Amino acid sequence: MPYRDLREFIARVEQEGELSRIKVEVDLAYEVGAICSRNYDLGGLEHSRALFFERPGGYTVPLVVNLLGTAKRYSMAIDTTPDRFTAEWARRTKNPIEPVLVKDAPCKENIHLGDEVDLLELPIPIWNEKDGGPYVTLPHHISKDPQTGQRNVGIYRSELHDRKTLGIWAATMRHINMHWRKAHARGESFPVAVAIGVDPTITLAANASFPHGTDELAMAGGLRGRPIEVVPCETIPLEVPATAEFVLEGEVRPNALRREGPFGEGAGYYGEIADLEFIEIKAITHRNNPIHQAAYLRRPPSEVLSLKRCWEAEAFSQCPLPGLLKLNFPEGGCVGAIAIASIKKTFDGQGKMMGMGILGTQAGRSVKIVIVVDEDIDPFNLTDVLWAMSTRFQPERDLEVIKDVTGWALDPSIPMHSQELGTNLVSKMIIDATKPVKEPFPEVISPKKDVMEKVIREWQKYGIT
Ligand SMILES: Cc1cc2nc3c(=O)[nH]c(=O)nc-3n(C[C@H](O)[C@H](O)[C@H](O)COP(=O)(O)O)c2cc1C
Ligand SMILES: [Mn+2]
Repeated sequence: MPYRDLREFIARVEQEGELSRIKVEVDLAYEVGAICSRNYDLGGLEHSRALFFERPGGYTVPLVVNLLGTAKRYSMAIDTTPDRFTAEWARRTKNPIEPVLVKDAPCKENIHLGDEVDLLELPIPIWNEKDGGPYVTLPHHISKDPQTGQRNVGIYRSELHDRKTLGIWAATMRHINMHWRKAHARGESFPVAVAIGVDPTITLAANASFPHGTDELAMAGGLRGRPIEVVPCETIPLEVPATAEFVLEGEVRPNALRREGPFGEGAGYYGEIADLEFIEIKAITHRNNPIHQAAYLRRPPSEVLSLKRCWEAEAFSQCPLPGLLKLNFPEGGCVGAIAIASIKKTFDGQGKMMGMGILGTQAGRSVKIVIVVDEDIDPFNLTDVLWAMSTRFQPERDLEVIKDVTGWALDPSIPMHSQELGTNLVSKMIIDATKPVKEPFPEVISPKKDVMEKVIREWQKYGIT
């Protein structure tokens, strides 16, 4: 059974013993962030706890962070296990389910319009030392392509400017950015609804980097096996998930920018102060006793890595070439910059072809380095991968560098002039660490097979404990 809302998912995470309740009051300025950071320092990502702050900054509105931080938990979000995640992702996203309109919606239990609009109803932390202000880090921006009416949902971190104004940074290639530019070119304002605290399948879908034209709410429906229930907004022509904890309704005006930043981004560095678009909030609706959900961003590991596992699963699904066995977007690569693919190699040249295939997917567009290995190498085992690179890879023959292609905007190593122009052009490389098919190559050593089987059978007798 899918979760009805964020609350049911939190209850499941707590039942599984994965959630810690912070009952003491904690400061929204820096203290929440420090606790979130130490949560990763203590045991790494996979042992990090879901954190439920009961009294953030004296608020009665609780704040939940790192809910989807581990493989176990983001797999639980689609009711599967980490080893089945990629296969289940591929299966379910083939069958999107359209959202359905409902009448009764918990997100309408409280409606604030006009002068009653106050973003300070939400406990919004200042996460890191040099952040320019408080940031909403897990907002689900819902909007429509003004030309086609096609819905889009994405997550774009948002600075709190004042009680009625929320910043937004969406990279140039993000769908919402493409859409607001279309509206602004016609001189029109661009309506946006921001849902906060939603069924976890919406969070996974919003972050997954589906091809342009995909309705992420329909994908969330596919992931949970039941449609997402939606209701119309009060002030703008958009529909929002009925069980969202908070919904902010607003507009991005043309030719209006506001200074924002810096912000400690998911790549692990502070971004630049910049003049960016913002959303003028016209209505806030929320459930009774609402919960604010956020993610803490920093150098790996952080929850962003888990969320970007969806990119890995999606790049796997989108890759058009045969022979791809496993795909790992490893932790240190911020999950988006490095890809390691294992293939069943049947012809020479296939390694580099697969590298291009992955770089060519929508979800693989942030990949800078792709490493391709044979099927006997586990791409999730970095010792295996480095062994393949040490013994099967010749840079002069097996390395391809592709220049002047669109990169990941948060990569601070992008040449300065390209950052300034906003073109974010980078070079990318394919490392083909697969063995040749036609040329002879030495065999990998292994003990004698039948003897090994006997050794395993009789292991006890050797007294090795
Ligand atoms: C916690 C979190 C914060 C994010 N913040 C941003 C952001 O500020 N700007 C951005 O362009 N992408 C951000 N992303 C990535 C996008 O949400 C993601 O690429 C998504 O697929 C974009 O949707 P779209 O392809 O429909 O534009 C963030 C992702 C997560 C998980
Ligand atoms: Mn999209």
